[in-house]
Amino acid sequence: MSARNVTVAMLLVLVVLGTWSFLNPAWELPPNIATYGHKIDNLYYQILWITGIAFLVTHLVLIYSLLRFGHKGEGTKAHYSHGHHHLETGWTVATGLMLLWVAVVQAQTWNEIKVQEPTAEDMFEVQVFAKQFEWNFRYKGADGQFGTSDDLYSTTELHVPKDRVVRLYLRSLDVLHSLFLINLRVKQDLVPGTTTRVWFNAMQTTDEARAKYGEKFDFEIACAELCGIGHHAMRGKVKVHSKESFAAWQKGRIAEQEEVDMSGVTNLWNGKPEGYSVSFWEYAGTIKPPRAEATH
Ligand SMILES: [Cu+2]
Repeated sequence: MSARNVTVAMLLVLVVLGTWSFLNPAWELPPNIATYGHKIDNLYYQILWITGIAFLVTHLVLIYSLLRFGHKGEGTKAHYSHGHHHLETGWTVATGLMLLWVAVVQAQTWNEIKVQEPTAEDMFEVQVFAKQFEWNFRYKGADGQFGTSDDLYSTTELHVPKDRVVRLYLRSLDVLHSLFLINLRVKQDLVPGTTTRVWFNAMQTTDEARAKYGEKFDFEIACAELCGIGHHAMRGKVKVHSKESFAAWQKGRIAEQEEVDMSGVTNLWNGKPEGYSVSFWEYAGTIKPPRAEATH
């Protein structure tokens, strides 16, 4: 088998595998439960179609060119070309137009989700504190304030109500992490030294999803930024509750927090890093956190 034929065979395998994975329903996105999710999915599939077709066309042209112009055995020469000006202009402009088209069609969705701040009055707010290698969540207590003694805390599991705008305030204590809530179509980096806000509105509770997809189904949390040796373990679950079930969770959590020793958790949020005059949470959100006054 000539080198040319081996190359053609390998390219054909690539084309078949590529097309198969592109059309395979097992690779579809997991169920969406965010109010704006269908817009993101729509963009995702449009871009997937563009890149899928471009992949197929360019590889078929490559195979054709190898067969047509390549070295065909003893006594023949491969055909060399110095290019074709019109052809090159054509595909450069076509690629440019595709990118321009993507830039235009995504603008409104991006603006709606990432630029405009949600204005709902009964917004549910949660602080998210990431560190190597866990997700920590803090909820307001009855006083409606963060950072007071009636705050509720959870680790690994994020509890939110259904049909309400949920706004998350994201901070990282150490390195870059990325909060990935696939069913809510949220993927957002957490950068030490700043606070990033994201929002969503869940249309389905965990119980409703379980009735549909099976007893063991959960909305997963993953870290989507390689953040160290334990990166793979930075997983969790979003528990979406109905109004009643959310109130029950809050009540249960208040009772639990009174029973167990919470000092480790409260120290993580409210304690101060050595040599600094602010809490870990404030420290994580400030580029130059204030140092404690030296005492002599
Ligand atoms: Cu991480």
